[in-house]
Amino acid sequence: MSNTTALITGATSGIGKATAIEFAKYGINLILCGRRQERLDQLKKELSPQTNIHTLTFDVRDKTGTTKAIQSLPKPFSAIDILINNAGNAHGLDPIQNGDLDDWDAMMDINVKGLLYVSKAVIPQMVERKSGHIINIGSSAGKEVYPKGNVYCGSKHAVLAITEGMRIDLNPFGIKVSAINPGLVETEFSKVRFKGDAIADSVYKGFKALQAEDIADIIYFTISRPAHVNIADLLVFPTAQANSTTVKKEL
Ligand code: NDP
Ligand code: 8X3
Repeated sequence: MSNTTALITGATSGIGKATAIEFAKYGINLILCGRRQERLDQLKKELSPQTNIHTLTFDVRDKTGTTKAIQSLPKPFSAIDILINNAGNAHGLDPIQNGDLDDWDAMMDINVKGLLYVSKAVIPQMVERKSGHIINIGSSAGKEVYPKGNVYCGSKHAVLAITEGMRIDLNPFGIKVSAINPGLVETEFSKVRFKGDAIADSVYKGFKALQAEDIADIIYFTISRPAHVNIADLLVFPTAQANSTTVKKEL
């Protein structure tokens, strides 16, 4: 796949980083995005022996910065075949009456509007070439609302609705659009959600959670199907998890 280029948002950590590592094994040219420049530099160093890497440092909440960063891509990277809209997080876990407005802004601005800004910067070239594959990382929280999940679940329900809308509107151009919706994955997700509070350490205790590499593997499977096959919508849980509120823990 050395003539394929993928842009991955949120490549500094968790699912995005694991996807970059997986894609590099197949020689896919990579545009790695995130805010933490030093982590992008380090990943570029690690993966450069396997493939061509370009890094872009921007905050997906910044509409102009996002557009400019993607427009700045040099020639070998400017034609994007695969877009992995992965950047996102939960901020807080509070009943709606106690919710923090800044947390709500962060989740809607990053998970929903950020995904749209990145997509808007990439979709026109896919339309022009009549090819491409967009994978939006949703969540089981996009299919089911759980207690105190309110706004995070809302943001991921929006991701799923936007994914379905993209699939319809981009259908005439032969562009694949997929949603991958994981349950509990052991990444920096809970550290961010709980703002460094020790409670984050307990989230994945007592059962075998999904690992970022499990999702990366599924993302690679999704992008490597034959041209006529599109995995439209995939929900994946760890075996110990039955739904958002049912997790078999051995304590
Ligand atoms: P991590 O916290 O490990 O990674 C999140 C990534 O998003 C980081 O690379 C971070 O980069 C990037 N990011 C966050 N905010 C911004 C921003 N404002 N601008 C640009 N990049 C940003 O979490 P995960 O890997 O778990 O999360 C990846 C995706 O998977 C998210 O969309 C999440 O909602 C989803 N998901 C996670 C699950 C889980 O249980 N972990 C389950 C279901 C879905 P940086 O900070 O450098 O900008
Ligand atoms: C992340 C999974 O259950 O923590 O999207 O919301 S959950």
